[in-house]
Amino acid sequence: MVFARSYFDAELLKYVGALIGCEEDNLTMELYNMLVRPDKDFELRWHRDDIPATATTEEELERLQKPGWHAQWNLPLYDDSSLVLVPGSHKRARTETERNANTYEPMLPDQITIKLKAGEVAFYNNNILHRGVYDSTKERMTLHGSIGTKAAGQQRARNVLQHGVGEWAGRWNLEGEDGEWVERARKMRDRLVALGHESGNVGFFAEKE
Ligand SMILES: O=C(O)CCC(=O)C(=O)O
Repeated sequence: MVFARSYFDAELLKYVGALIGCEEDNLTMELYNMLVRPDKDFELRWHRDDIPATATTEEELERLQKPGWHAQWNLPLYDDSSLVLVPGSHKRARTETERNANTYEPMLPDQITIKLKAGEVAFYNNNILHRGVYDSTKERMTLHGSIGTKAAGQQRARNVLQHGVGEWAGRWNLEGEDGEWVERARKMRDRLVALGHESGNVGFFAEKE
């Protein structure tokens, strides 16, 4: 329950609400997990979480000109510098250089590595151009979450529900839980379940390597 409490934390939700312009009454539960150190060094390719690399410039812009409707965050329990991104790229289509770059290109113009000390938090739009670069010798335990808004409607459905959370979230039994976070959690969960009902089978967002 420490994990759940940290997700529905009032202070955290205050920042999420401010970032996405959403009252607490519209915040929607999305995803929460722990990113850990791999056994071997490992890299993710450059990507946006919900726009495929095959998208045309027009398709990218069509999505990116709409509000992000979510905030995603990394909150490491150990110092963490695994996340690499191109600032501002969540508001524009890829440049020719980005589009033509090898998907594992180690250096894109203007990229930065997000260096977080344990306990710091970085919020970002998950359609920013980003990748993970993982050093197997460095301990990693990073809380990785996202919270959305009811206003997103089906725009966020696939991004969130493809992970199957819609199926079990409705069965999460909060009876017997104590604390001011519980009512908030119940309402945010119910909004996610409602999104699942409205959206039906959302399919998966997956790209071939
Ligand atoms: O490991 C990270 O911080 C980045 C993970 C990532 O790229 C993703 O969740 O899409």
